Amino acid sequence: MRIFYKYLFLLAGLCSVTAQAQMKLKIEELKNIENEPAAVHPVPHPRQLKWQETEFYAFFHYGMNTYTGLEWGNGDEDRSRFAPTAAPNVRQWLEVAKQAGMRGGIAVVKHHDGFCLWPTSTTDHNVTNSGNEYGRAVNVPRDFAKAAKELDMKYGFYISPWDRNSVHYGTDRYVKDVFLRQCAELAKYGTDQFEMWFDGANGGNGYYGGRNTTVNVDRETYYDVPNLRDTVHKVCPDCVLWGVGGEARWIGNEAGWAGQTNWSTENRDYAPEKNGMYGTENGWFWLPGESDAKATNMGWFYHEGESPLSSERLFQMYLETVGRNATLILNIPPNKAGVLPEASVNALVGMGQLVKERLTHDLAVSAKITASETRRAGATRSYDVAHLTDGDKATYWAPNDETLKNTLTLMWDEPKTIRYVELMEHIAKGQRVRSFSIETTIDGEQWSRVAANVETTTIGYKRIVPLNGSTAASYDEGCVAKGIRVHIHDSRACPLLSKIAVY
Ligand code: FUL
Repeated sequence: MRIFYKYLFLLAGLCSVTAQAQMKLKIEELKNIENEPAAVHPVPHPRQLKWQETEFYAFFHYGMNTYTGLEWGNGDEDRSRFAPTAAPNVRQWLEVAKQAGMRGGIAVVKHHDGFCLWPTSTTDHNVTNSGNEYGRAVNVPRDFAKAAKELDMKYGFYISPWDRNSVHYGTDRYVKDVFLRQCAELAKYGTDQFEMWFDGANGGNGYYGGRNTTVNVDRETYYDVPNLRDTVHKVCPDCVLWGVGGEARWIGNEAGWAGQTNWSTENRDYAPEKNGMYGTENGWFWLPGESDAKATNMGWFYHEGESPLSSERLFQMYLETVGRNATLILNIPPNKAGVLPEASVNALVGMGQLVKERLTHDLAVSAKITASETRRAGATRSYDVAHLTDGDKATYWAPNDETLKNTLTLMWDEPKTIRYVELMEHIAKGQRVRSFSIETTIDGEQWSRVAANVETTTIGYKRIVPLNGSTAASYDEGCVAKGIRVHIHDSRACPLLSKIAVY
């Protein structure tokens, strides 16, 4: 009996040790042992975060319109008109994009005319019935996905919800048996797609299988978006559904610029043409901006006589989109042979070189950086200024919770010639900064404001500020400085910066 009690006591002792350890863990959790700042909602879904990191990618409008010369085909185009003059080289499209510094591309595989660039079971209006051998061999989603994987590029597809060819357009049958099935077919070409582009142009007149009529739909409800999103995400978990899908927003000007003030948050009733460029501070869900723009001077599709914009102009677009908390999807139309014309290639590669020359040599890494305040480190992680230049998006500098005004100072031993400052917020915990300004010093004593004409309001995922205040012709002799400082004047909660770079 005595032995029994001895064991019981021992057991009770053991239990209480485990219970105590569990309790301690709970208390430490409650105490936030990593001293992590709380998120400011709304925050991005992890797939929206990955999408944002793609930053700059290509748009390829190729299809029936390439051969008819139209921008919006009516849907009654004879299939034989799709007749490439050579085997389309989808890989070349992505190779050029990569050379231009892009991280991915989106290929149009069905435009409003309904002609599908893959052998689909949902309609006869597809490549298998096209005009020649080259056409019949086309399978853009298959070849695009394959090339992207080989080139380590992200990829996705534009599939127009509006279909001016389909006899079923406007009925539930179109959504169920045509559109959703086409999306599902595309999803099978690769489960790692990063974006599906669902255009906003919707309903109107068209051929509609010979009905030659006008069909209007309510795009908010017609496409069964919740079901569409679920279906695509089950197969492609990282695929952001753009536009109709409601996971990223249209910047709304198609001219390659975003607002200097640009929030990644929105309310459901936002009007893209009005505040697509700016977003809405305190909007109740995360809806980051994507800017679609043309790299050429005519349409989205290839047209005889078109020419590309200059590399300098394209660089300016980059500064005004990627540098303003948006992504840039830049359109380059493949020609009738299914390749990107030489002039476009040169303009794009030239642009890529400008981005590389002007925005890669980071002088912040050789500066001594100090902060007006740094958050107390947690058990295993710090919020030190070193995180501003460690190249790791998961780490960040932060002050204490209540400190909304902060200054970061970068000093060099010798004066440097500088032109741009790049800042990044750790947006996984919400977009915060409302107002900041930049100053430089030549002697380390006197500081003066630079780029005072720039609206230094939001930062977001990425903000690039030209120190001479101009995104056009911004690469002049630069500004000589021994030091630079960034004042954060206001923020929705303590600012969390993952990067500061000076070029
Ligand atoms: C628009 C479409 O109507 C154009 O044809 C083009 O595809 C562009 C990117 O989106 O809304």
